[in-house]
Amino acid sequence: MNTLRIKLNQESEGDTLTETKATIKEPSLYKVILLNDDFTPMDFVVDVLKNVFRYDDASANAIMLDVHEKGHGVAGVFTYEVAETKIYIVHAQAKKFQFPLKCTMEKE
Ligand code: TYC
Repeated sequence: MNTLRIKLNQESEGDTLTETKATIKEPSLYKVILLNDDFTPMDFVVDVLKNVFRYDDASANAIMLDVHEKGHGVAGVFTYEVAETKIYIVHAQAKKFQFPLKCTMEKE
């Protein structure tokens, strides 16, 4: 998903608008990092990667195994609000099943 932020810079002398400049800036991107733990079942992590991050079965399995082996891994890269929402959903889902699965975000 692509979001454009438009900033308008206006200069005025009294009531007279002398110049209007528009600068367009791409939003910053954030990596959602999935953390390994000893208790969350592999199948649950794969389901999260498929349902929340929209990976197919093979990619979800590969990412889960990479996190399992290395301790952490990137689940995806998003704008701040999307990353925040995905983290919220992962934590809510893990809490519901009483698994300690955690993820964090890091600016790209
Ligand atoms: N280490 C977990 C296990 O052996 C699986 C796991 C993988 C947990 C990735 C969290 O982010 C994670 N059941």
